[in-house]
Amino acid sequence: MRIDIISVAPDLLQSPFNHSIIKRAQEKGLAEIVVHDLRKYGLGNYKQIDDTQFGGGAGMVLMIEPISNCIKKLQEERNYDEVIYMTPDAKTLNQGTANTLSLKENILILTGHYKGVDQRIRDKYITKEISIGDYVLTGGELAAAVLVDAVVRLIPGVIGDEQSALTDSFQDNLLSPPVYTRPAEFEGMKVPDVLLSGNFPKIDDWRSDQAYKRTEEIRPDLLDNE
Ligand code: 6GU
Repeated sequence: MRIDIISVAPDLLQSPFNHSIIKRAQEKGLAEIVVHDLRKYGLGNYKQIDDTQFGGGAGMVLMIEPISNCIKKLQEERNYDEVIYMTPDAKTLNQGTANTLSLKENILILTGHYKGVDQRIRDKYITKEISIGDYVLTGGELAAAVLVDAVVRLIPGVIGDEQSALTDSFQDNLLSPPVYTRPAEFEGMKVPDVLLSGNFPKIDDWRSDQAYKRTEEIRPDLLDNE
């Protein structure tokens, strides 16, 4: 999968993609992540990329020309399955969206800043808008890093133990059950007996039961959405 990201703060995106699983995905050739500095497409000597909004109001808006020029150039080089705009005023990311995106060939991600981008960019180029939750970040870069991490780890071959991505929290709309490792007892706190029983059908049942109970207690909304 090829992922292009357009950003006004490309530095913010260096470190998240240069660690562990996401780094290995790139080294294995399973994911190619390229960050483009919007400033390079800025207008005039000052490389202007933002301006005040029509109608008045606080905050700068990313201008249409630099983004349009950047997207057009990238679209000349390849066809994108999705052109995604990261913005808090969108549907929130969930595992289903990550699963769907992990099957795409090429995706382009635009990250906003300030008051956002000129609406005409959204109308003309954007095929999908994604928020990562109901709170406001200073820019879309960290949100894009979250999206890319959630998607890339799902690409077949990225996670060695195939089973592990499938049994994550949310993969079946349930939170994960509790997990334990050695020692079996620590300062009087014991690991549940069933996990030491060697009875695997019973262990599976216990885990399903715990996943359901946790979800019911912490995220009952997930059970409503079935
Ligand atoms: Cl995608 N961008 C910004 N700036 N803030 C957010 C967000 C995105 N998702 C949640 N908060």
